[in-house]
Amino acid sequence: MHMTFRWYGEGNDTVTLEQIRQIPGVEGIVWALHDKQPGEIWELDEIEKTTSHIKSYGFNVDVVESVNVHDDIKIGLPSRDKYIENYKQTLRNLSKFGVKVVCYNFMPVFDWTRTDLFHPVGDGSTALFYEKDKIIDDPKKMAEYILEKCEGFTMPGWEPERMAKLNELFEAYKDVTKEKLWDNLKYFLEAIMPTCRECDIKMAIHQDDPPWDIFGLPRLLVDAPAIDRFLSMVDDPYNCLTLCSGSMGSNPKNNVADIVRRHCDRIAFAHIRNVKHFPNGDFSEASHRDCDGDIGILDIVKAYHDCGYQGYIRPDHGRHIWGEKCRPGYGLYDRALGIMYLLGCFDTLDKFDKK
Ligand SMILES: [Mn+2]
Repeated sequence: MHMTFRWYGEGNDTVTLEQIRQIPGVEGIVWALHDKQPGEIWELDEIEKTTSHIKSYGFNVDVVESVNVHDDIKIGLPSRDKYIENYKQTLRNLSKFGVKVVCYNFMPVFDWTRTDLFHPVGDGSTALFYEKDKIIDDPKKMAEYILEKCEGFTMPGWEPERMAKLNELFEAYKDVTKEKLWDNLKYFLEAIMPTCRECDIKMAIHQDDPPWDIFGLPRLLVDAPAIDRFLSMVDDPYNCLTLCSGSMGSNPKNNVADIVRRHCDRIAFAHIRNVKHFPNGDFSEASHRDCDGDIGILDIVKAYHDCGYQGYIRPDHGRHIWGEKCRPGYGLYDRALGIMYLLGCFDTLDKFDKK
């Protein structure tokens, strides 16, 4: 297991590499070129600039999150082939700097979705919150709310330019059924797998967050049967998962530890975070501590440990604590606490639960 920490880049994150370096056990930075639009090639000089800066602090740059997939690929337009060629070129360029895993998602229109970014947890801290009934509202209103709350930051999938085109996007996706979306995902993966093998880069899909259809848009990676289908649809060791315990765990029926045990060899990257469920279907993000949420963090860590997991891990979203002003979910303090909790679990299992 290799511990990592997500960082949004110089001038684009309130957290610094100097601070991250002081969290015990962090080996790598999960990074991206955040000013790149989906479909654009990541050029060598741009990759060099960011990765050499990160490496100068002693971190590896093995994991990229994300190289976003252009909508034309998800919709299945004829222009997708051009964007797939660009994607392959980006992979080739990334491989020259040692990148091993590329995280991505295949969600139409919206990336991860919450209704409140700073919801009081009850102890003075705040966390990301999902209120089920708010989602039947106008998605445009929600986009405006998200943009207003994120001023100064670009949130992946919720970029202002993208949200300005919301009507167009909904129109473009109107004939994309769930089965069509599966076909388009398969087409994309089959096209890029040879490049992944040649570059030794694993493609690691992130589950849909939350794991159910929203605003009438289909979502694919939502439960264990969908993950089985995804992995057998393109049965290639380079077709992998970013298994996100929080995304999957938003649905109380999903058992993340079971998925780990079933597919450990196809998990290239693990996001670990906790979620607290409410009986009406709402959920709140919680601290990483097992008893603060409902998804069984200890069972999940034990499953990774039992399987001898060799991939990358990062704490996922954190709460906003101690008055920290930061990108929603991506402050320093609670994620650092999350790392210490996770490493505490792994260290204990390493010492006392030898296989
Ligand atoms: Mn995640």
